[in-house]
Amino acid sequence: MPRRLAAPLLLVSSFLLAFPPWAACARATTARDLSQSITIDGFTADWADDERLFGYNPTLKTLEEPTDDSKWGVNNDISQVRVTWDAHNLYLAGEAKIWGNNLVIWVDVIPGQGMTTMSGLNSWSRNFTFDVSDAANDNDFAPDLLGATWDNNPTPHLVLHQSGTQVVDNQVGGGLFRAASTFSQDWDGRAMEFAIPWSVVFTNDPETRDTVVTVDGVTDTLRWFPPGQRRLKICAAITAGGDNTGGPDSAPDNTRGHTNDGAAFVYLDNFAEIDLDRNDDTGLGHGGPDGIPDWGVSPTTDRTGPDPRFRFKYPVPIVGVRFGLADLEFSRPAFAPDRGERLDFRFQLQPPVAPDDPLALAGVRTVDLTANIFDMRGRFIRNLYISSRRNAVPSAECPHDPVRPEFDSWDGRDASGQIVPPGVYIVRLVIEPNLSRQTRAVVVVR
Ligand SMILES: [Ca+2]
Ligand SMILES: [Ca+2]
Ligand SMILES: [Ca+2]
Ligand SMILES: [Ca+2]
Repeated sequence: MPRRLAAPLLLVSSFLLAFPPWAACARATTARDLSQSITIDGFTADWADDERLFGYNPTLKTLEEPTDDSKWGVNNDISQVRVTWDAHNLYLAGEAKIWGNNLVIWVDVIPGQGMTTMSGLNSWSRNFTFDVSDAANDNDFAPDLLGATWDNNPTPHLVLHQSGTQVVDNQVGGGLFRAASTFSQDWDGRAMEFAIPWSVVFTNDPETRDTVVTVDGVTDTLRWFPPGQRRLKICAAITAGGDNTGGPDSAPDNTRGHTNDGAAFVYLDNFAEIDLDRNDDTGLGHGGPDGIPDWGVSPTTDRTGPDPRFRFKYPVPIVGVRFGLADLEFSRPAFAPDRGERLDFRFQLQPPVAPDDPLALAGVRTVDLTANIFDMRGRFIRNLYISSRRNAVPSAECPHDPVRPEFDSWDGRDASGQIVPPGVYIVRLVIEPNLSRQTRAVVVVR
């Protein structure tokens, strides 16, 4: 079956017998070889509808990735990300306008490793932090690689994570991968496209290896992984070009939102996820998963049922909420820890969340809080807690959230457990990653 409407004309007539024309361009499956179907030229007319991550949400009657949800305006907005694959390559595309700025697509496909932040990377350092809180369930996002370009740059980079804050920034032309991008100011229909060999995608995965297989009389060297659950997780965002900049739009939307402050940190906690291996494509799986990304499947349309191939961590679109801290209050202005007194503190989140906000009810509207104590000269005394996750509204489990009385308290002791000398001390409360902070002084007496 021809894969696309752009297929040779002599195939079209028989194709129309099987499929009405209005359905023709919607179908495109993964295959053993897509090299004749997708041209890496920075335009995505050669891609099909079921290679889109983002469709239409019929319940909300809106696009899953809006074209007008960027904090920097419609000329810096992501509208679509596409994905498919064949035996040798992962194909990725991002559609957007990035006037004067950058587009990044992150890929997480190696469980248990990857970058936790872009901040401080030796290349492409940006103020993006990833949600790795649920790594135990492989429900985290710690990207192993990213593709990125900037406005008017025709040759995107492929950045491979090594370890910690170390990445290798690869350019087109070395034979490692193919890529092209065509963004130009506010022009419509422009994109970034990649074809990345699986052997490059899995460069740093010790569980994978090259395997020679013969299927239908053709012998190939394929990158094999332990068969079964292998999830491809994808997220994209726009960022400014300079180090230590954040961004105005992500796709899929994150829950904590963006801001028009170009330096503000962005917390990326959402991703699209595709199960790569359910079928035996090569015979290596003896009828089950074979450790090779499946051929002949639609990458993004299996979204329902108990075990869909495709899902978002949090269904989109999402209106992100960037919480700030307000009204840090103390139980008393002074306390005497050597008499067993404690300082309890409480605070508010702004903006307040509606109690019927469905994301709040699902426990998705959260903040990560860090509380530290300093003395009046700014010397560090103690961390009360670091990145303590709280729900934005109370729940049955945590009826006081976002305040947790069992944690939001200081017993007047320093990091070594000694009661601090009398004096003035500062309680500092921060929403991570450094999004909002409040400080307040308290007096320790004897
Ligand atoms: Ca193309
Ligand atoms: Ca958008
Ligand atoms: Ca978005
Ligand atoms: Ca397979």
